[in-house]
Amino acid sequence: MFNHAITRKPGRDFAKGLTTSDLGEPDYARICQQHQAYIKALQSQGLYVTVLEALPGYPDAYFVEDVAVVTGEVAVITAPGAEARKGEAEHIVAVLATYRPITRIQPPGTLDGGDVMMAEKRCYIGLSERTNEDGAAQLGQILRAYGYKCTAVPLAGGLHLKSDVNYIGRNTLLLTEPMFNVQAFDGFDKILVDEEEAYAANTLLVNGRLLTPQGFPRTKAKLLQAGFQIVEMETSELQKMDGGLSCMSLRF
Ligand code: CIR
Repeated sequence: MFNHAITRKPGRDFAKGLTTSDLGEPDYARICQQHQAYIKALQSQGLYVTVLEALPGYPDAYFVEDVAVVTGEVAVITAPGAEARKGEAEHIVAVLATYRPITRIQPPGTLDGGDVMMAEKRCYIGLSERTNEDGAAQLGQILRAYGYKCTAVPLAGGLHLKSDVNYIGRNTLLLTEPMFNVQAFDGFDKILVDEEEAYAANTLLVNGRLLTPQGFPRTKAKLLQAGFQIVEMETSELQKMDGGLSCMSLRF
């Protein structure tokens, strides 16, 4: 169960963030609406939500998931892999230090929180353009000390591990085709996201409910069929910035 979430408001400059998508001009009013709806959804799941102010000069800073990995025991400040985002990490320390002891990933290690998928006491760390082997090894060493089983998983493409695979509870993973037969995930039940709905793989488990992107009917049907409770969220502006639902909060 999560008690807290930390979020950060998108800045007026959010459209200057890193992106590879070509889905049209991002709209500030709409991202603010979508962000507010997201905060409400977290609150509805019983979380106390901290809302930090936007960080001028860091247009991706509302993707707070990437700058820390928070467990029941510790907060690990990451070393984001994108040059433009490195400075964000220091700005999450003060608030996290009120809840957890702080430790850090040290350069030349790099790590984005979007590459870290927790499933109870198991932790999967994506090796990506953002997360290198050194960063993954450092996180593994930190979390093993608290009893987590950590496994590095090379990405088959995409931005982050959680762009393609997410733990949705009940020993089940929601994942895209390239991740479906990855050996590290043997032993989980799996729900496959169709290729044209790949974005919906970034579905977020919060206290027994799944926050899932709106507009992916086949994934929705599969989740409902399997007995999961879902809350559909608008994500149009996030998609334009290569972001998803998990990216916009740290939950603990
Ligand atoms: C970036 O490229 O870093 C941002 N525009 C998107 C980050 C998404 N974060 C996540 O998946 N955890």
